[in-house]
Amino acid sequence: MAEHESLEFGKADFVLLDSVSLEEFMANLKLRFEKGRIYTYIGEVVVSVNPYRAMNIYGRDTIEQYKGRELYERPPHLFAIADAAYKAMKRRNKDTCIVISGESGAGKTEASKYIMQYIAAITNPGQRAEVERVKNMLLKSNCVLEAFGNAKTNRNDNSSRFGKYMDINFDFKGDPIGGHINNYLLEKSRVIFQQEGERSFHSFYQHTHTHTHTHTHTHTHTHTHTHTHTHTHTHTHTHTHTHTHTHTHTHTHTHTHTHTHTHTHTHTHTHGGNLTFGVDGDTTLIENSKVVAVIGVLLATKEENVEKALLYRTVATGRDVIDKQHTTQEASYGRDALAKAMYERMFCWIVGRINDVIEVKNYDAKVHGKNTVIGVLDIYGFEIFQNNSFEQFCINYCNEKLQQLFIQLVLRQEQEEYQREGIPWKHIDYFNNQIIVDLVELQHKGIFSVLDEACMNVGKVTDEVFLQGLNSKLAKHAHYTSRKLSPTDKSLEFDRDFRIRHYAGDVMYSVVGFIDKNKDTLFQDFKRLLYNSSNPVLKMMWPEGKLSITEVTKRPLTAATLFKNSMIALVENLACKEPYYVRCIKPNDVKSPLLFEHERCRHQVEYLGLLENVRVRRAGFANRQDYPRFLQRYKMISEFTWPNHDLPSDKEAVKRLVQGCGFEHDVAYGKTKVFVRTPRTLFCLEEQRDEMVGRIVLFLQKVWRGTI
Ligand code: AD9
Ligand code: MG
Repeated sequence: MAEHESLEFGKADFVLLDSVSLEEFMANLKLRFEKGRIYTYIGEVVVSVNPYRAMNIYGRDTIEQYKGRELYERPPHLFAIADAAYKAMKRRNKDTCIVISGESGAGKTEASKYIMQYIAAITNPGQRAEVERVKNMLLKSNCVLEAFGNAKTNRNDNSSRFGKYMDINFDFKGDPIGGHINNYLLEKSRVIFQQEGERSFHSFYQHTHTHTHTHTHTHTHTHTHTHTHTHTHTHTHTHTHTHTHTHTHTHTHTHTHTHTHTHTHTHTHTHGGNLTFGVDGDTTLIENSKVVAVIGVLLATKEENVEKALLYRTVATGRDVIDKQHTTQEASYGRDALAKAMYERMFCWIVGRINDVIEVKNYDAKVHGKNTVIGVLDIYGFEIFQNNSFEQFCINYCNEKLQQLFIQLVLRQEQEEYQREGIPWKHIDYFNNQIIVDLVELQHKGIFSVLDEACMNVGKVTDEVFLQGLNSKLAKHAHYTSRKLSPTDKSLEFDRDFRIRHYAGDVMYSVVGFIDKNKDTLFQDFKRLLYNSSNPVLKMMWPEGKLSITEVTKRPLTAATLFKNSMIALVENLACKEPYYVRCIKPNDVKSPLLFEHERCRHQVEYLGLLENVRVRRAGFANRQDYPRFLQRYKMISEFTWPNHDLPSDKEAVKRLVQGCGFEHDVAYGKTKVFVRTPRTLFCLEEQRDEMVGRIVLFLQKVWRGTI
């Protein structure tokens, strides 16, 4: 526990509060925020309040203060948690992960970047060139991904519109030797539509700004096949100018350089947005056909092919293959689907190129020892907008999953273990959001299943059919309601709305667009069009365009199913690592560095379960080890246990050892494990051990030299 800070800044660890009440918690949080102390612990969990101003606490000097230190030796900081995760990984060969959660605008992405900076700063003392290269890539990839995956929303000017999980791989020396990024569901609908006050992805504005603002240049040179390196020059991140050049070196070194400027894929979008359709008699036509020529050039394909793909789709009827003309509505739908799909593919392609250059190469565990991992999760936070659609539904479901993981790892497993071990324990109650996770993801009964079923309907497939399905399946669910089910509820204004009671609050969703977004159809004609582009990168992005209409049979998985599967896999991956948590709080909705809105903050403290976290932590134990392991490590500090004990059991021996050191007030004895309440005790044991080991070594040296 951090005790070194003056009390004028409040308690550095909520565990040290005189009594655990919401009032005390809030008073401490507010005091610290006002004194510029934005981080506070709950044991090993960091609670962070977004300062909305530049803080002078991330520099080299601060890094030095945290390097290699124990958590409770320094004031609370992200660096301490990063160091703890790093030490656990290095000392105990554990895969660890840092899970950063909190609502939109609470400071997750900033926190993830500081954590990565810290890890980069404390590693590679030997300045190995390859490690430096990997570190640079890892750090600089952020800038590129934010340009293409972040946007201004009404919650956050730099809101992540994709989920990101980054693994950093370390060699036996503890130096980063590579990494891997998993990206989750990009909110691609933003390409064609933004709510009032919002913008499309930063990349769309950045290339139009380049003539006036060139504060930042991001050059991503990706040489596939042979050498790969990325240059990123970052001065500030407000205006980013991003070129993605792809140099494809053939093996014979006849250099085929294909420059794919990403502002070609965004240009296409800008132009695509100008396309409108009209009718002349029975014929659908493009009203501004000049745009088609431009798109043809940008996509490196013939103008007439573009036109055909926009106006017709090829359908197989029995043995015949015919061109069926779109209605204007279908044509507009197709255009939008194309714009969205191209942007999403491009984004995934960029992630893929980054992964190419950072993936671990030439590592043989037999030679180099185990390759361990620190994962950093920074994902879109819980959000409530004026109008919430399929994307918000997915984002909020994702936050439910992460909250569930937190509950399982921090609140539930802890308590279950105490009970299992027979440690006297009074159960601490908390709201378990599993019921909401189930509401969304359960097979057959959950909202995603109802949605998929509605999409599979042979007859009428509309958003209303989906809503009817929900109403009939979920009529009695405590966390679901709609206008049909609660006709007197004034907040349910429209027939098309349904409401979910999330762990973080009530959210009203409009069903409009759920079906389309879930089916996520892109006419095969577009895939063929792009596959047949003479731009090799575009071609590469659309391999399925190779299939002819008669070969395409399988129905692709829906967006909801894909997302659900990726979330389940993510949680499984996190659950098998040793987790470290950063819980971010947004102090106000106006981005003010001065304002601590009490109600806003209280709400977050409550739904994040922070009070319960303090209670479990306070009543609980910081460390536990089974008896043989504990003895193995500390037996040299007690005459009863060194070199061997003659007590009836290891448990008895540990008791004697602990008594001898005077720590029995801080320790509990379970069936198979000894539990240590405060980290300080463990620290003292470690110190005594170090001292004894030193003496033993000295003694052995003397024996060896024959002086004893
Ligand atoms: V979202 O779910 O992606 O919409 P985040 O990621 O939680 O959200 P973000 O990290 O982007 O929020 O923080 C929002 C803004 O708060 C930043 O752009 C900064 O202006 C501000 N911020 C956040 N953390 C810090 C900090 N440690 N120091 C200074 C900060 N400013
Ligand atoms: Mg973010």
